This record gives sequence, structure tokens and C-alpha cells, in this order.
Amino acid sequence: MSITEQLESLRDDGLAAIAAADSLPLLDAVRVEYLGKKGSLTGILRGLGALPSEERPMAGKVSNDVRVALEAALEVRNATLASAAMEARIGADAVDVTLPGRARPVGSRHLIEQIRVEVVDIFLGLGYKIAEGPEVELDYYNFTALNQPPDHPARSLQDTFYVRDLSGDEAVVEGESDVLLRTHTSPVQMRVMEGRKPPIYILAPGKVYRRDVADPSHLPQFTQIEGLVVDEGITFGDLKGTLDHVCKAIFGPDRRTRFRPHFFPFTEPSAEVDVSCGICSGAGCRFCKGTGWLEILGCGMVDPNVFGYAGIDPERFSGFAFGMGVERIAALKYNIPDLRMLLEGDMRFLRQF
Ligand code: 2NL
Repeated sequence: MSITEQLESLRDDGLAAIAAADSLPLLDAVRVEYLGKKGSLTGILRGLGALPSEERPMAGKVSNDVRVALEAALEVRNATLASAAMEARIGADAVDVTLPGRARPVGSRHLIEQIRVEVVDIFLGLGYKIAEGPEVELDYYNFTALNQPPDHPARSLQDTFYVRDLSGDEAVVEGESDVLLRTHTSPVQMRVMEGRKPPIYILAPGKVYRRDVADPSHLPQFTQIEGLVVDEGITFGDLKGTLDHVCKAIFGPDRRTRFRPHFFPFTEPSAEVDVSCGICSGAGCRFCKGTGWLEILGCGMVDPNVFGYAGIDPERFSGFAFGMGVERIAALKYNIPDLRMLLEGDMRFLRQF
């Protein structure tokens, strides 16, 4: 095979290899194979000097033509592959702005919290201040100061979570601890009365604890809202007017209230308040067990003994107090058959509110 034929064969192989290279690294490998320092064309060029002198000019021209042809083909192929690679990168990174977004679940206030805020707002509108206190309380503020002396049945171990010191520093005999989880928020109000002079218009919302097994109408931990007014000349009429307004604000202006005599150790006289049934408007139905009424809170005039513990002169001041369970109000307002549903965290239930 003449040198010209060798060069033309090399050119054809090279052009075919360039056309077949389908990526930039492969194309570069082809370039090195033919035009690199140890490439096949370079090898031939080096051998030109050994040719007879009459063949050299022709061989020099043809090899130069082959080099130019290969370089031109490499350049064209390189441009094609580079733009294809760029297209691929752009395609892979592309953001499809027409895709629907991923919806994030939106949170909302738990029903208990909604009602707590609603009731708090009603009392803020009447000029009351919010008071808070510890959930781990002294027996004195939870019971004794509220007219429940140490032998009072409501203090029973059965009803109260007593807190024991397990550090070993102070051995507390079971049943003799004076620290407990508050069973109502009344101790908050005792502390306020002890700490400042009337007039007092306060609302004490918060968690309370009772040693109950959870069932449809009881929870071992629930949310209570208590209120306390102490001023000169406060009467049972003020109590009735205030709570009637509050019940209408919570349940709606068409609801009526009634006050039934009751007993609490810390108020005298005491009453339970019923609101007319929202299902039958008072006619009697299954929801109100045929009575036409739903019990929603307890209240009364502060017992003079309680004022005595608080250092308030019962001859000069009088007052009323009340307490309601937020979970119970939620259940009545939304027809919830079992208080435990409020604590289970089932979103299918909670999302309704
Ligand atoms: C109920 C009844 C009530 C009170 C709470 C109270 C607080 C002080 C003084 C006097 Cl500091 N009374 N609180 C009074 C009557 C009833 O709650 O059924 N709660 C769920």
C-alpha cells in the first residue's frame, strides 16, 4: 500500500471514529489516537523523512490534508456533542413551573384551646385580668385555705395525685405529702387574694388533675376556668347577671340559664348553672336526657371562712366565684359523645373544628 493510500485509509478510519464518538470524552480519545503525540498520523508524519525524496512533497501534502480534514471533523463533532451535553444538563435541571405545588398541612388551634381563648376573651371584655399559678401545689392552697380541712372527704387519696419526693433526702410517708397536682385552679385565686387587696376581678384558666380513670365524661387531666370577684357590695344578683351573659356569649343569645341550689365547701350559698338545651330548645330530648337543660358550671358566693384564710375582711367585702370544665363545654357545644376523643389526636376528628 502506497503512503498516499495509507494516509487516505487512516483519514477514512479517523472520520468514521469521529462520527461514531457519542460523547466528549470518547471524542477526545479519538483525537489523541490520531493526532496526539503518539497518534497514528503523527507516527506517519515522523516517518516522512525516511521516504525517497521524490515521494516526500506529495506525501507531505496529503498528510497535511488528512490532518486538516480530521481537525475540521473533530471541531464540528465537538460542537455538536457540547451543545447536546448542554441541552441535556438544562433539561435535567429544568423546573416545571406548571406543576401543582406540594400542599403543606396547615395547623390550627385545638378545640380546647379555641374554647379557652373564647371564654378568656369574654371575661377580658368585662374587665377581668388573667391569673396563673403552679400546677404542682401545696395542699394548703388547694384544700385547707378553701375550707377543706385535713379530714375533709374531698381530699381523699382516691381523688388527688399527691407528689412524693423520691430523691431520698426527705422521706415522705405515703399519704402524708403536702404537695399535690392541683385539683382545681382555685389555689391560683387564693394566692391572688393573699397577695393584694380588692377590688379583684380575675379569671384563672389552666390544667388540673384528678385521680379518675378516663371515661366518656371524666379525664384525669382537664382544663378548668375559674373566676373570682371580690369587691364591696357584690351580690348573688351580680353573679347571676355575669354568668347569664357569659353563657349567652359562649352558646348563643337565644339560650337561657337557670341556677339550682348546690353545695361547695368554698362558697355559700352555692349553685349549679344549667343552660337550655340547644338541640330541643328546652322541650326535652335525648341530648339533655329529657330535662331541657345542660349543666355547665358551678358557682357561689365566696364563703366568709375562705376570706378569713385570705386575710380579707368579710364584713367589708363580698364576692362570687365560679368554675367550669372546658372539655365539658366543648362536648356540650359540639355534641361530642366522649371527652377522650379530645385527647386522642385523631386528625379526622380534630379537623372538624
Ligand atoms: C365546678 C365548681 C367552683 C369555685 C369553683 C372558688 C374559688 C375561690 C373561692 C371560692 Cl378562691 N370559690 N371557686 C366556686 C364554686 C364552684 O367550681 O363545678 N367546677 C368544675
